[in-house]
Amino acid sequence: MKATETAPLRVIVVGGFLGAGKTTLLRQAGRRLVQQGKRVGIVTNDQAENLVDTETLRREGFGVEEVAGGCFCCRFSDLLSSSKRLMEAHKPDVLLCEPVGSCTDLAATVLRPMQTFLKGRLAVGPYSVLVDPLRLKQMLSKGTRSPFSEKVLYIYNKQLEEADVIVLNKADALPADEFEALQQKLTQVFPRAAVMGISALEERGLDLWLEQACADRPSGQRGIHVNYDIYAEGEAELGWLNAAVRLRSSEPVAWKPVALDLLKALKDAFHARNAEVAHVKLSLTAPGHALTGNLTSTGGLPFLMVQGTAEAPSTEALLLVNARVQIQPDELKAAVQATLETGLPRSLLKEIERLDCFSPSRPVPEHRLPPPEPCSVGAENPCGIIREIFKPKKKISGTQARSN
Ligand SMILES: Nc1nc2c(ncn2[C@@H]2O[C@H](COP(=O)(O)OP(=O)(O)OP(=O)(O)O)[C@@H](O)[C@H]2O)c(=O)[nH]1
Ligand SMILES: [Mg+2]
Repeated sequence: MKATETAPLRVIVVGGFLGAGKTTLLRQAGRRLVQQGKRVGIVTNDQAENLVDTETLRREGFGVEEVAGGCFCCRFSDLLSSSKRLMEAHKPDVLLCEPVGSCTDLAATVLRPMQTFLKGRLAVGPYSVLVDPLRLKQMLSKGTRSPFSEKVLYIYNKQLEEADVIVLNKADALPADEFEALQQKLTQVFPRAAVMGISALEERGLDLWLEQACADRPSGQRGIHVNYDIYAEGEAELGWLNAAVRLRSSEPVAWKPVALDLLKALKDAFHARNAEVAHVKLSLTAPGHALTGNLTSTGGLPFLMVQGTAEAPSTEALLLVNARVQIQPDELKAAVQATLETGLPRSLLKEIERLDCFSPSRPVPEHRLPPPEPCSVGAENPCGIIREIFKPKKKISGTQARSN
């Protein structure tokens, strides 16, 4: 551990809904920190193995550990052991952590336990929650126009409620006046958070964000009420799939168009099933190829990023698919398996090495520490501020509605 008694290890946790840009921000911020002469370690997290995020970040040369098989809150001990391994192997000055994008209540279950159990050894910066402005607009569209259920909206809202810093990302994706209006809306509705706008992709606002994220200010101290029944049911509405597929060809293949076509075919498959994509990610690794593909909504445009420069054709590749979609897991599995056949060239030999598909199970945090001061928002109402911002038509309740 770089942390000595005088210099605790700086930890930055970046939350926010699926596809908001967490990995992109950590990648760009990590690079910037390295340019400043700092060593960076990153912990990724997912409900299953074979993470696209881990691949994407390792290709940048960062030391990356992943906590797989459950979120940070349910696998808090794994988060600590992964962090320890990184500290021993890479001696980072800064540890960046990306929780699962469908998680909330992280202040109570991750940030406060970190600060309590590793007091003096870690300096946990203010908790940033990233927001995709296009998703926010979609979430704000009331009634049938919002593709996600009110229980998913509940999670989305809780993520924002507990943020120390709300980071409206993708400033490049909207006209400036629309972006500013959304930023103002967030400032009005969440007055206790610092609200800022950035473009992680275009590296706009990164220095200012890093300043906020490294500030010596309290982190995750806000009390929010989270109803775990609604939370669990909201998460369970998402189908979750992680697959690792070996691709082989008798002739050398230029993999970039293959990855892009597959992403487009997956988009069409979910569109045909009227299933909203929260995030579909691909990683394709072959000699001379390192590709990451993303689709952050069924109506959005597929995005392909090439890491490194060499693009020589080759005969073998490893494809990872991570799909989080509002659809039942069996349908998700069938859709992805069929699309692997139809969306990839017929000449390729496809060997599924591993495929996990499920709905996330109920979160059962290892620790849940109360805030130093009583809850201020949503104390009377398990839906919190959701009534103000999202105005659901009827009361949301879990099947065994109970306020925690
Ligand atoms: N236009 C634009 N796109 C961005 C920006 N930041 C991220 N993206 C894109 O948003 C998509 C999702 O980004 P990720 O960083 O993978 O999102 P994430 O929050 O880590 O997603 P999960 O790991 O699924 O929770 C990718 O296609 C990114 O290129 C941005 O500032 N502008
Ligand atoms: Mg990510």
